Amino acid sequence: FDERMAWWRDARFGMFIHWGAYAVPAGRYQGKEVASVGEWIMQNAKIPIEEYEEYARKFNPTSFDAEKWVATAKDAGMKYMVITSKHHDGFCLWDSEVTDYDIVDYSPYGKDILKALSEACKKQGIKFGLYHSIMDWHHPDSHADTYAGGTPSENNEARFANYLENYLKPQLKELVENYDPAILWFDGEWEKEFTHRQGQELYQYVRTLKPEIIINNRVDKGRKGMQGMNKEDSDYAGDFGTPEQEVLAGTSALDWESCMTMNDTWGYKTDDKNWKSSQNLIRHLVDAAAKGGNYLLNIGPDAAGNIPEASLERLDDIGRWMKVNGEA
Ligand code: FUL
Repeated sequence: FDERMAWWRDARFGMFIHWGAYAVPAGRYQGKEVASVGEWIMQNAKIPIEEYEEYARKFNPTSFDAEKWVATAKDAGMKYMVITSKHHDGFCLWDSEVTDYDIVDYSPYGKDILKALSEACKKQGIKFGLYHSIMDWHHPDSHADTYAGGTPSENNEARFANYLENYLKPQLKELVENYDPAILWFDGEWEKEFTHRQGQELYQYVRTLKPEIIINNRVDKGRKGMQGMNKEDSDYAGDFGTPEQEVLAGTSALDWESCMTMNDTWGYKTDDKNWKSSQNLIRHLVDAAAKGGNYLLNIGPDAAGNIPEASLERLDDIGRWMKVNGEA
């Protein structure tokens, strides 16, 4: 167990990337800003599935440069990267065999983003990880029938079990086998039909595919608070806790990683200009490290494939600070 976690504990600092079809509306619907985080726009603006699909049809990030993104992370002193293979909206950033709702089959771009990034990471010595949502607003057997206040259907539990077996698990198999991720970062585990038992099984399933992989606590149902490894629950699955937008007040006997954005959104949002200062971000990084945690700092690239200028400036500042003060 300890050996498996060793590189992760040493890593301290990673890059989180929220990127998908939501970068196209960029936080705006019908000419107005939609409140809250950009990657939730489908749900928050109650955009019908067919209409949302049009964003995916337009997603054409011709400026995307995998080598450059990885170099940007590396220059900032980051040791690993976690990108959204699929967020709650269901759109996939790799060429999935179980759906056409992906970057290769559905979008004009037509190239496999995860392939490019995983290869660039390998080349540059950065560990590659994937964020994968359990909840799926696009799949008919997951949350799709009720996500925007639609009519709940019958047999939801059986249908969700079907989604899990015949869609989510095959996707995870593809991802682990083809992109060799070092981390699987689950989310969306509050999906109504998902159970604790299914969470435990999912954890085991992914470990079976790749024994040394590291999996976060959101693989299991019933996260209590963001730290939530549910220590009292010995059968609770997951290798590390995931406090969100905060650093723990104290230390913990459990492994944990604080994930944080530089402004108030994860996915790209034109109108979010509420950037934290570089100094503030460095303080969080130091605070997390001092308390034994990792710091996963997010960028939300735009629909063309550019990392926002404000994010690049901050990463640059952090990189310069790391060169003087960070561990080698
Ligand atoms: C949350 C999600 O709902 C947000 O969109 C984001 O991905 C954050 C890291 O986790 O559960």
